[in-house]
Amino acid sequence: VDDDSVVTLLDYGAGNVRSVRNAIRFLGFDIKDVQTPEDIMNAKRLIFPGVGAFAAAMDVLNKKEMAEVLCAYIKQDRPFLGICLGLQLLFESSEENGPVKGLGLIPGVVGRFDSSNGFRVPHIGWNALQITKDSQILDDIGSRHVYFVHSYRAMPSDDNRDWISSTCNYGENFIASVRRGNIHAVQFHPEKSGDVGLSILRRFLDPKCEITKKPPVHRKASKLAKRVIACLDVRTNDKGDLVVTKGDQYNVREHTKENEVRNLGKPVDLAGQYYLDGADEVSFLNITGFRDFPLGDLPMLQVLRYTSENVFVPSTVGGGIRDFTDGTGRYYSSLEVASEYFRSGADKVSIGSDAVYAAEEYSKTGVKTGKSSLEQISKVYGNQAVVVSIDPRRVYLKDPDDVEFKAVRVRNPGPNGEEYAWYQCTVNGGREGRPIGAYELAKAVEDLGAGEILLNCIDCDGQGKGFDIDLIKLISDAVSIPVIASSGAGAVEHFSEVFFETNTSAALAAGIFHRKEVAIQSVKEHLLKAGIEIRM
Ligand code: 1PR
Repeated sequence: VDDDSVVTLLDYGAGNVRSVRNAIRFLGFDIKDVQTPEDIMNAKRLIFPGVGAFAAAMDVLNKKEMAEVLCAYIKQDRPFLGICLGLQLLFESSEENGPVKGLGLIPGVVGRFDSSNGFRVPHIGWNALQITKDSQILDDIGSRHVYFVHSYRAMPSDDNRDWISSTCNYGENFIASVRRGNIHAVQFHPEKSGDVGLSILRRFLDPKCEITKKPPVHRKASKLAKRVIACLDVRTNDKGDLVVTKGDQYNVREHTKENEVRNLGKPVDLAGQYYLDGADEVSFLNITGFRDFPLGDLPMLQVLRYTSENVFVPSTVGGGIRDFTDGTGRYYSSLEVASEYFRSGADKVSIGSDAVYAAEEYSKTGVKTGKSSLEQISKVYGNQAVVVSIDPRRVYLKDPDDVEFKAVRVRNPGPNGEEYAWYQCTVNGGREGRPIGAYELAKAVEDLGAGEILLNCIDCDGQGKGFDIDLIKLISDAVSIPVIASSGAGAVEHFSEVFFETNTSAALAAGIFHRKEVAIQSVKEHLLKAGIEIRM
């Protein structure tokens, strides 16, 4: 039997559990991996961070003869914590590519969120919980938010009511956590929920730890919080160092004689600082990934590894996700590139140029080939793990019928009094315009399996004059996946403006945070005062 500082981890190899590992180590515990069914029975406490699809997970558990042992362990009321899919698998079955039989320990069927009621699926982001009974590990979270990312959920019923320790409201009340005796499972991700999440894990790992016990909080159902994201555009400068840079309308070179790449700091340091400052998420964009092969760019992978050791909110990485053949003739699929990013600690990958080509093809043929990087990665890792980053440029028009792409009436007319514009997608960091609009692209990539859209705007990038509300409204009304508004933030008011005037789920900024003109905390305080639900 393991000693007190060791936690047994059931990682069946279906995906990235690096962040769970990092969080456990950060809290001072060692990890023992389950290799055989006996390891489950010998565990003193067991964490089961389910990843991937329900059917695939059940398949592996059955093949490795672990399903039965796991059931026996839980029935003996031995300390157990299931995370995300690790909660869902405890139920009787799931509708995910199914029905598929689960472990059957808790009555109920896991089903998909209903997106027809206007709620975006996947459910991505920070929500508060309604604690329904003494849950021990959730004892001091009160009304603070935790991080969810999922498309399927278990629903409360008379048959499972005595298991439920908290619910969450997202268009409907679903089960956020269960507890019976020493058995705990949570739908959200404690390892990605900042200090609140770490305290939940600590309580499970060390039940004797100091508890500032507060009575369960019965609060009104809260809405999904709007996210504030810090973005780090990363590239190698002329000296060969990986630096955080920032452009004006995508031009990252200083206006000096040397014309050097603007250097705003070190990626790992800045990401760590933004985590401490309260960023809800951190994004890295490897902005020269379109020409330099990212797996050759080992420092970038190193950045992700170091970042994930200390940053316990979600991280996204983009740049260079495409099929590639290197100088020696070795072929790498986009899926391999993405897998390496995930293995190095990213929670989501973001695809830029390659998604534009895939969307162009799909818009022309209407056929999903299954071969695009977007389709392949979302099939393996789930669409919640795939962001499409759009780099559109405004093209003014006198008449919206002048183009075959969706045009909008703009608030500020163009230089020749044009009242309309369409938003032309670009590739290769804005260097090449393509025959597809942001609207058409957004619709296409949603169909092809994107879980989220990161919506930049070249015209607004680095200008500090506010987000492009016309563009963000156009796209966030067109799709039912979450949209992240990006480019142009210059003051706290720009954040409340974009949340009041559009349906965007998150707002991202870079320059104002790097130059310390506006602190993330000030943005949050401003939004709170404005009555917008956010995570403090
Ligand atoms: O095409 O799959 O290799 O991905 C390349 C990625 O790199 C894309 O996501 C693309 O947006 C990004 N990228 C490429 N070139 C640049 C550049 O700036 N020269 N950066 C670039 C994109 C835009 C935002 C920026 C916001 C907020 N930068 O990331 O952070 O505009 O800035 P602000 O708050 O200062 O206004 P692929």
